[in-house]
Amino acid sequence: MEIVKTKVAIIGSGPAGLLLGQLLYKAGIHHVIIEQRSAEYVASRIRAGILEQVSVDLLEQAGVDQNLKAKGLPHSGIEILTNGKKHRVDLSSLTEGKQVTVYGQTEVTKDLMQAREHAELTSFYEAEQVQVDDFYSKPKVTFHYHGKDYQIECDFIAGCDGYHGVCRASVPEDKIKTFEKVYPFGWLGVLADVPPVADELIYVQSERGFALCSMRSETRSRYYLQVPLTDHVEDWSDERFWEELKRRLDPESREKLVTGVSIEKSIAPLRSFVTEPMRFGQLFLAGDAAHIVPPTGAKGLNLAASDIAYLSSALIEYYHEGSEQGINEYSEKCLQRVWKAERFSWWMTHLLHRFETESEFDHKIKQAELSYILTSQAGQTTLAENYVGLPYEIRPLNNLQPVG
Ligand code: RFL
Ligand code: PHB
Repeated sequence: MEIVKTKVAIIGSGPAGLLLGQLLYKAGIHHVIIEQRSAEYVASRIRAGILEQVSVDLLEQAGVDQNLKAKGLPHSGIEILTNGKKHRVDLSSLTEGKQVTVYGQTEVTKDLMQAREHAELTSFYEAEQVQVDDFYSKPKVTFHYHGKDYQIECDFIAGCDGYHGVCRASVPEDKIKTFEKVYPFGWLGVLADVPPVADELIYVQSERGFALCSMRSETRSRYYLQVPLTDHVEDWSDERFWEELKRRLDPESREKLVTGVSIEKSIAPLRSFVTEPMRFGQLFLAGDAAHIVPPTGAKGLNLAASDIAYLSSALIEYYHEGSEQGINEYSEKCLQRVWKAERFSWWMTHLLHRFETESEFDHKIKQAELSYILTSQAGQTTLAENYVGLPYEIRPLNNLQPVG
């Protein structure tokens, strides 16, 4: 058995784990990453696409914003299409100049992986039988890697291993409480090398169900359709997808839509999920390991980033200032922001999707609410300030010496 000693063992090399690794590296805190998949698999997963202003600021702080600054597309507004008519929500003018940036999660992941490789930091990809133990006393991580058994001895474990990970599953049942809502539909997503139908994202509420027109660049589009959970990707040829999308759009967008061959197509179920607390002894959960939001508010990746801002700050405070305050406050601080993003994502999902179970009365009330939001300055401001991201403080990383 190979024994490795480190300060922080990070489980999972998604955006949460990679960003924590990068921030700890900048702060001179030794850590390793343990990931069950291959680096190629991790780098090619297609997921979220919208970064809040605060997430962009955090990536800048982490020193991985070069490509983001060069290729990210800043957006100062979104369109909401309802009753066949588009309404623009001017995010920037409603939030004192804040924006969101279109930049794929795949790119964020690649940038972070490249920075990690450049700094020659330790990562164990394709680790098997990963197990976390003794996190209420002396934390250990064991796994099998390239034919050998490993044991990591560390001060802390960061559970950044997503919804299906081993960290949350290892917490004793009487120490954890989970809250969940599963939605009766999914999103069918298509990625295609065609120019986006519009300069800004279009969130579509229609009688035929929700749709979203998004993008990854000026030549690559990402589109989504609300579909029943019983549907399979094989049920949806490209042709059927484009036809259905056109039906949900307004005449002008329908006319402008450029269709093409899909380069990725998948169905994702929609779920709201929160774990309380997010700390168990020396084990911290972050990102999807702790919470899931339906993608309607574009919050999944951004919440992972804010957890990591709090966790990195807490660990820096612990190692550089000898204070446990940040560690002790981690769970509560995260959960305050998490529940607000959960509320916003749930609300956007309800407002814009068609629910089979909704009565005509429910439907009318929803239309009235949407109409109110889109015609009231106060209503639009509520939407805008949540969409661009609720603010949090980012700890400066200047002049930190490596921790021995
Ligand atoms: P990730 O990205 O799931 O990364 C977790 C990593 O942990 C690894 N892992 C393990 N490693 C070691 N040992 C184990 N036992 C392990 N078990 C798992 C996994 O292989 C993986 O590499 O979580 P993280 O870092 O918290 O990042 C969160 C974001 O990825 C997530 O919130 C968003 O992508 C959610 N999401 C979307 N969010 C949006 O805002 N907009 C979207 O359009 C959007 N689309 C999506 C999504 C999530 C999806 N999932 C989870 C299935 C589409 C999909 C399909
Ligand atoms: C995406 O581009 O994948 C995307 C954008 C906005 C969302 C969800 C997904 O709300």
